[in-house]
Amino acid sequence: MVKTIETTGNISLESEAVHAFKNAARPVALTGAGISVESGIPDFRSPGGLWTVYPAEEYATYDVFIRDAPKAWKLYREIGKTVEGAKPNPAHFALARLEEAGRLQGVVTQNIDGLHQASGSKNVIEIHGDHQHLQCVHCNSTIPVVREHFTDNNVPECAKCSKPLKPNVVLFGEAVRHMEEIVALVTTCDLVLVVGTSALVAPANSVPALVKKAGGLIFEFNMEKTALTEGMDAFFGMLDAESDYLFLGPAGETLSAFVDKALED
Ligand code: BV8
Ligand code: ZN
Repeated sequence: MVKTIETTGNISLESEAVHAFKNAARPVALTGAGISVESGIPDFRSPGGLWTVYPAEEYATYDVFIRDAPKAWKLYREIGKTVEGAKPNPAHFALARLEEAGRLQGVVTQNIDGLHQASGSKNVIEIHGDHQHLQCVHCNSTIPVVREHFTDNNVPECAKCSKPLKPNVVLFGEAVRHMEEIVALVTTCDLVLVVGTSALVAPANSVPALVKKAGGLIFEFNMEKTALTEGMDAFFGMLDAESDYLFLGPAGETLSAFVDKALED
């Protein structure tokens, strides 16, 4: 049964959670778009988010990129523009402080905005790739993005084979990245901080279940309950998980306050 900690501060519950964190040997973080909302990057599924304007199945699939690159690039330009110039917020810095203090093994992020690295996190695994490069799926070359890629209206072409380029992100229907490394990290961790994700996208949403299966704890930081909070089965019942604690509120506040206490002697 999840224990919910409101930002109003359930002191006893919070200190119970901090105590459990202090006893964890190998915490890991899993983050989603919600951790970057306070950096000005809208998330995907909250009302008015990107997917309401550009439905994922219509714009963010590998198939649409191959069939109709100009259409797919309408979404990519929007994401490129929202990511450009964004700065890390206190939630990113909180995870970097934990890692710096040796109290976090690494961050598995679904985000493509590079803000964990910008805040000082070193071990960041981008399961959905990044928006800082363009990649050619035909000859496998990648180039760094420049602002024109998202301000011009044409589809950038590969200099080597002149095929259309795509952002170096994982689209729906494309295999995710670094899964072996991620499984190795999460199956040896004993506590996962799940920050700002609706836990709807597979296989990233199987990470908390892998931690739970290995006997670990799930600490969720979100504005609301998610599929994970009350218990979800990722992969149709094979892997289920339920949060042990839910810290309700903006991660910039809740996660920073939690980390302050977790790093106190
Ligand atoms: C794969 C690219 C196979 C664009 C993204 C049917 C059932 C189950 C699964 C599937 C299915 N049909 C297809 C699938 C698989 C599919 C999938 O999971 N679909 C779902 C939608 C049903 N997955 C895939 O296709 C993956 N690939 O399976 O490949 C394969 C294997 C081998 C060979 C070939 C193929 C690929 C998935 C990656 C897709 N790409 N983005 C881009 O980013 O540029 S996914 C997209 O969603 C983003 O990457 C995003 O990170 C990700 C997850 O979303 P969230 O990060 O959770 O964001 P969201 O808005 O949903 O939630 C934000 C949360 O934050 C909310 O809870 C909100 O309350 C909270 N929040 C907001 N503000 C704050 C906050 N919390 C705290 N503080 C705040 N201030
Ligand atoms: Zn090429």
